[in-house]
Amino acid sequence: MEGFLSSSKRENPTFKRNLAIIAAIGVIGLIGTFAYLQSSRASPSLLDQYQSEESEFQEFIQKYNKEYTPEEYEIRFQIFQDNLAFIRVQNSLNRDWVLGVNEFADLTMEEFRKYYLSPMQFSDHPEYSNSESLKLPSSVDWRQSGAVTVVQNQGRCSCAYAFATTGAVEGAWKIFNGTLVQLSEQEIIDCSRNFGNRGCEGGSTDSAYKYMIKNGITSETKYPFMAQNGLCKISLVSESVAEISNFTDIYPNDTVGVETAVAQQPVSANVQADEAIWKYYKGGVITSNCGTNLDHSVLIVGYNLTSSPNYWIVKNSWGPSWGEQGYIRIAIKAGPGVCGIQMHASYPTAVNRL
Ligand SMILES: *[C@@H]1O[C@H](CO)[C@@H](O)[C@H](O)[C@H]1NC(C)=O
Ligand SMILES: *[C@@H]1O[C@H](CO)[C@@H](O)[C@H](O)[C@H]1NC(C)=O
Ligand SMILES: *[C@@H]1O[C@H](CO)[C@@H](O)[C@H](O)[C@H]1NC(C)=O
Ligand SMILES: CC(=O)N[C@H]1CO[C@H](CO)[C@@H](O)[C@@H]1O
Repeated sequence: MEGFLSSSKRENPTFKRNLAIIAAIGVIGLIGTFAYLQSSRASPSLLDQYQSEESEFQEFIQKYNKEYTPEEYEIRFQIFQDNLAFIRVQNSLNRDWVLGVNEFADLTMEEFRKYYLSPMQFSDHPEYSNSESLKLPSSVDWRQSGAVTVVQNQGRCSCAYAFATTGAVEGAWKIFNGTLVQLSEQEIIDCSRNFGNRGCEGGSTDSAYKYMIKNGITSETKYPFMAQNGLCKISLVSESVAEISNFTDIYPNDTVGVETAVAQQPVSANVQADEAIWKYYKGGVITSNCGTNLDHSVLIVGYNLTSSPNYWIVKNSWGPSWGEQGYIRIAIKAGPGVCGIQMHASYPTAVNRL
C-alpha cells in the first residue's frame, strides 16, 4: 500500500521539481566530467614527454657507459632533463652554433667545473714575441698535413695543459722533424710538479713547456695516459722521443700574432670553458657567450680567413664524441678573442735538437 502511495507521488508537482533539479545536477555533472576528461588529455602528453626523455636518457647511459645506483639514477635523470630543456631553449635561438647532449649531460655546471676545469695561474714567462707581418695563407689546417694526433679524452683529470702542450710539440715535431708521434701527457701529469703543475688538479701550459725543455718528452706508448695522478716513472723520463729547447708566448691579445704562429705550427692556447656553450657544444662557430677567466687549455690547429665569421680550428681533449669530432670552431675577433683564446697562446721553438 505504501508503495502505491509513493508511486502516486510522481504526479506530485513538488516531486517533478525535485526531478528537474536532479536532472540539472546530472547535466552539470556530465559537463564537469567532459571538462575533466578534456583537461586530463594534458597528462598523457606530459607522460609521453617523460617517457621520451627517459628513453633518451637510456640511450645516453648506454652510449657513455654510465653506471648509477638506483638513487643516483633519479638524481642524474633529473639533471639530464634540466640540461635537455636548457639545450632545447638555446638551440631555438638559431645562433651560429648548436648545443647537444654529450658525455656531460648528466652533470651540473658545478660538477663540470670541478672535474674538468681549473683556473690558470701564469707566473713569469719568457719575453713575448712581436708578430711579424708575414703574408698569411687564407686558411690553415694542420690536420690535413698529418701534424695532429687523434683526439683523446682527459676524463675527470684537469690536465688539459698537458694535452695542449704535447699537442703543440707533436705538431712541431712532425713539421720540423718529419715524424708524427703521440707524446705522453701522463709524464707531464706525474713528473712536472716541481715546475708548478698540480697533476690532475690543474697546471699551466707554460709550466708544461718548461718541463719539456728540461726533460724532453717520451711517447704515449711508453708512458700511457691513465686519467689520474701517478708517481713519476723516473726511468721513462730519460727515454724522451721529442725535445724542445725553448717556447714562445705570443703577446696577449695579438690576433695577428696568433695567426702568424698558427700559419707556422699548431699553437697551444687557453680559454674560459666554464660555460654552457663549451659543456654542450655540438657544432658551428662560437661567436660570443663566454668570458676571459682562463680555466682550460686547447690546441689551435688551424684557421679560416675566408669564412664569415673567420674562425680558429681548435682541438679539445674531451673525446671524439664531443663537438665536431672532438674539435670546436671559435670566431676570430680582435683583442682577447672569443673565450679569451688570444690571451695566452704559446708554441715550442728550437725543436730539432735530437
Ligand atoms: C727563448 O725564446 C725567447 C723568445 O720567445 C727569446 O727571447 C729567448 O732568448 C729564448 N731563450 C733561449 C734560451 O733561447
Ligand atoms: C673556409 O670557409 C669557407 C667558407 O665557409 C669554406 O668554403 C672553405 O672550405 C673553408 N676552408 C677550409 C680550409 O676549411
Ligand atoms: C688582454 O685582454 C684582457 C681582457 O680584455 C685584458 O685584461 C688584458 O689587460 C689585455 N692584455 C694586454 C696586454 O693587452
Ligand atoms: C729529419 C730528422 O731530423 N729526423 C729525426 C727525428 O727525430 C728522431 C728521433 O725521434 C731522429 O732519430 C730523426 O733523425
